[in-house]
Amino acid sequence: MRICILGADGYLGWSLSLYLLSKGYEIFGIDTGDRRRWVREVGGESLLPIKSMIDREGLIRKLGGTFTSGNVMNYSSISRDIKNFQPDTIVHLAEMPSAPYSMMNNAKAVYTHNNNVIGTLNVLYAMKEYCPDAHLVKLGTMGEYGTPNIAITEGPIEVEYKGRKSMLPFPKQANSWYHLTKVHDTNNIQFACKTWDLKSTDIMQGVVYGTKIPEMGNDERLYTRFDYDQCFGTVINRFCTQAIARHPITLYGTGGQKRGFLPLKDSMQCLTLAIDNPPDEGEYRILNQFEEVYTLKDLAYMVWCKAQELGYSTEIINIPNPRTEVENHYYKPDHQKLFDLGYEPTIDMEREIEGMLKDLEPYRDRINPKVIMPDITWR
Ligand code: USQ
Repeated sequence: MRICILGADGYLGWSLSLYLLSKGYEIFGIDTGDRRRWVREVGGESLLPIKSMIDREGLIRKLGGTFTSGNVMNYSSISRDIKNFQPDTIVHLAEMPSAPYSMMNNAKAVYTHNNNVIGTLNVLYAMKEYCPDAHLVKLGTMGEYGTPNIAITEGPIEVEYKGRKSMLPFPKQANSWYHLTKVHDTNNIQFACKTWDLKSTDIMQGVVYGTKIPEMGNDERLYTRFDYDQCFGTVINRFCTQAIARHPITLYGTGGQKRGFLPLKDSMQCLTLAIDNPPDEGEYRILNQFEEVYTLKDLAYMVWCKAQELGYSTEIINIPNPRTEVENHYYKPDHQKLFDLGYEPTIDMEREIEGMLKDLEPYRDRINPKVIMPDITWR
């Protein structure tokens, strides 16, 4: 199967390229390298050392794939690549992924909307023109739903009003300019499927954590990036880095917030299940992609306990929440469809965290403590 990965240099994209190559898929990876630039802009750097774009190009070539530079914002170049490669599946990960980055100021909000929404529109047009039978696997986010006081479905919800019933998209209540770009993408993709008979899976993914996947082994050349700064580090990755740095674990607010989480290797498994099981022509399908729901305070405690066991002394601190988000709430999202496709979850969160702490410890000297505390606020 021929897979075009947009955003092949990122945390997920690089991992997915290696994962799929190891399973015999034909890979054509495209990236601008912008993620490297965004992280540096906020003072960060991948904690795990990663190879340059040029080195990665050579590595992927040796493994039988292609890794090249390209930008979804440039329609003529992205459509030419898609036309020439003729993918069976396009995995679109080429978006700016950080909520705090998008909330920094007007320029960042506009940049995020431009990059994400227009980039996806270009991909949709390129598909319509040059590979209308391909399957678009698009990375959305569980954050599109927000935290409503009702169970979150996977797909449309039955609504009754004045005696009339209708199936309507589940209401979206995203909580940052970044999360809102995913909502806008969702609307655009759904419209493209309806209008042009494209097929797409919109992955509502929870918060991913983890250092690496088995396909990378202990080969540093194959490592994927690992961010821990206030913008690009996801919460468990940050907590583990903080423990390694003997820095207090930064719980925003009460820590009662609930989110769906999944390890990096499970994300690879789930994306591959979506790729292997495309929807029908004209179908827009939603998969809620996470393994389990946790409260942040439980996770902070789990990381703290593991850190104690391994002899790192740290503490958990509650800091004023820089975001506007509900901290104690009902949260019951459905996530059955991936299990129906054969998803076998990792389950053992504690072991995963222990593995992460051990993977990160040798790189402790690379941590820049200045980028850990948040100073970007929602208000
Ligand atoms: N949080 C802390 N302490 C920290 C960092 C974060 O308590 O040091 C809290 C946040 O307030 C939030 C939760 O942890 O309640 C998750 O924060 P996050 O930064 O890990 O996740 P989020 O901003 O939601 O974004 C991440 C990815 C994004 C993806 C999303 C999935 O960066 O690309 O879309 O997770 S989800 O959260 O399900 O929407």
